[in-house]
Amino acid sequence: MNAPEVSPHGWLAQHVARLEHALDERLPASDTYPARLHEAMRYGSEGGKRLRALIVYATGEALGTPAEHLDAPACAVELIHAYSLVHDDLPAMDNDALRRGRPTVHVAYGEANGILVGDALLTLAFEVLAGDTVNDAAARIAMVARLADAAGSRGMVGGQAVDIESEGRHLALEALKKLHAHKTGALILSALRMAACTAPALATDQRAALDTWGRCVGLAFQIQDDVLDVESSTEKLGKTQGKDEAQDKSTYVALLGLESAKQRAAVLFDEARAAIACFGPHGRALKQLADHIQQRDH
Ligand code: GRG
Repeated sequence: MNAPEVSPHGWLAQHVARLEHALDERLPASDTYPARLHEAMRYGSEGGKRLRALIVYATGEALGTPAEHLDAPACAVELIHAYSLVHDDLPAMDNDALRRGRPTVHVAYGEANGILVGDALLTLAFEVLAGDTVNDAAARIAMVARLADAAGSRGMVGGQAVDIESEGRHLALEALKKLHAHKTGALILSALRMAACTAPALATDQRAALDTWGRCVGLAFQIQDDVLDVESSTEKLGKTQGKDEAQDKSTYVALLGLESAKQRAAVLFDEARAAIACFGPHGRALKQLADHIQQRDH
């Protein structure tokens, strides 16, 4: 089995590089007709920490799945994530001018292209899974189903709809958790579940352990996002509110307070690490990835 022998940093760098190469192979070349759309699709999918793809590869290591079987789901989940960010930045949604340190797709290429880039990245994600030549048909169909569940109206799109409906309203903690379990948690969970499609005989308790890791890291990631939002606004601008709270969105920091929100995230990361103890040394990449996500500062 292939538990990582390299340092945590080496493992991360190696798998980010693997993802970048796999994605480059699957995105249409920027001179393919229609060239401007393909250039903008590449622009919209570049950059990013590639956390969701890393979750696919780390889960695959826990299951003993060769990395070649994980390239398609790793690309597919990053393509869905990139599409969601491109659409989330549009004037009708968050109307953001900057993403990943540079102008958003609609600012750089126009609003219509922003919509079309998102549409095309979403479509490409499923083309990548369906057309994968490494996994067998049963695994590919199962991956398509897992990703569609997570990305659609009962997952990410549904969460985004509730988020928009909830602006200006103060949500209770359980309602906020439910919203985020859909908006960001479902896609994170799909990364683990797609990797698990390569191991159909996986024991029920190990399958449940992967879901626990995904649920805990997904929620901790969102709590941490609220904490980082407040901390960066305080550091850079001397403000006591983050961007989300200033936009009248409910946040974990507003509901729990900064220190309790940080503690809650730390407990969830610990729960995620504890859950995957059943994989023994093969769970090392998932443990290290939980550490890496916990330590992120943006
Ligand atoms: C528009 C259909 C549709 C959905 C949008 C996920 C989402 C739904 C919007 C993202 C809005 C947002 C910034 C949420 C905060 C949490 C989050 C998903 C941050 C971005 O993820 P990272 O930090 O981004 O993994 P990178 O750039 O590293 O890939």
